[in-house]
Amino acid sequence: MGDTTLNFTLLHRICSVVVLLCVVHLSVTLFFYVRTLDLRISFLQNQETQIPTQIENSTVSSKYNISETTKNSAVSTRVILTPNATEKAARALDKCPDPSPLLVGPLRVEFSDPVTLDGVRSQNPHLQSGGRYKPKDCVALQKVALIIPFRHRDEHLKYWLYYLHPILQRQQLDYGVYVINQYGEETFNRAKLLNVGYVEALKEYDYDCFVFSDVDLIPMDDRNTYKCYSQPRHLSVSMDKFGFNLPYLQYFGGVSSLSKEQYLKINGFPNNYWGWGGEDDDIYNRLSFKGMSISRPDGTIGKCRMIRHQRDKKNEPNPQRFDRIAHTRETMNRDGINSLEYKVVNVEKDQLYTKIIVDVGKPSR
Ligand code: UDH
Ligand code: NGS
Repeated sequence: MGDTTLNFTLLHRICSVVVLLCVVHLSVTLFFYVRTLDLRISFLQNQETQIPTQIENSTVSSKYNISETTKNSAVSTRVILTPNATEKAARALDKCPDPSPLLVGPLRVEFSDPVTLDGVRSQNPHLQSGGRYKPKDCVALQKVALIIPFRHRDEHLKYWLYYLHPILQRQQLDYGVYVINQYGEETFNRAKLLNVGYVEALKEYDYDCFVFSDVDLIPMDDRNTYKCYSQPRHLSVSMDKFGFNLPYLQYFGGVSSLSKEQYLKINGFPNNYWGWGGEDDDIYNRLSFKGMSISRPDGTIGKCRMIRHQRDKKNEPNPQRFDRIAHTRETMNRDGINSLEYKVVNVEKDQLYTKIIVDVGKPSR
């Protein structure tokens, strides 16, 4: 009997030790399981940030979302990652092709059909406020500010907007239209208004190209792309009023384009040509003194029509223009973007344009 009791006590102790060992074993197992779970979760999070750069050597920094299935079972090894909407859009966009596949070539340009601004607005539903546009399916090759010197030419502006907006959109440009309206009735100053347009446009957006266009000139072929080139570009090379020819080889008036770099190299445009004539010749001189040449489209692609008009009041031929263009070399470094002074009187944002009314002062007597 005594032996039986002793055996039972021994067995009981052995069982207790075995149970204790089991508990220890289970605790240790559980501990390590939880540890590795942590590791697996951090592995998944790591994958989440790595995969975008592995998929396509992209610099886009927004993060991928783990899909619902993965979120709900963090230990799953099958990781399904989907890009968020912004990233999808950025990744999908390639550079726009050059030339644009949307171009149609020669255009019918007439000024007899009546045009209304409301009509132009509804024909251009993709414009953003301020006459801004960028293609939605590709990244435009250039960011172009179109700058129009302006005063009392509303009828011409309607036609310009009517014809140019669809052309610029087919050219797949990232662009904005700036109408620089001289305030008051002092003598007109085209080149100074163009300088103001350059400065004001850059305050809004990081434009890399500037197209300076008279309000009354319309291209007759959309292959004449309103962008910048390796040399300053003269775009209105074949005007109807000159029998579709250049009036002279150095002519740089009407419509031209300069990259930011080209514009800065010549210290912008002169500010002291009041009244008609000569400012475009001064710009030509600046370019050629800085070693640049003029690039031009061929005579067919460069055809354009001018809206016929009488000479404007307060834009009579400037009697000083011949003397001024004879001295461009001496004056260009002190008269230009580095000496520009003006006051903005009002800024109007329309769907079709940004109109900046500006006080550019008056000629010193
Ligand atoms: N501009 C205005 N308002 C003005 C003067 C000029 O908006 O009062 C702008 C407009 O963008 C114009 C540009 O400046 O297209 C060039 O001025 P301009 O049209 O006077 O120059 P252009 O050489 O004509 O085209 C000169 C007068 C021709 C008179 C012909 C009479 N038969
Ligand atoms: C030149 C003018 C330019 C002008 C061009 C065309 O004579 O400013 O005619 O004028 N230069 C001078 O007067 C020094 S246009 O026929 O378009 O009115 O752009």
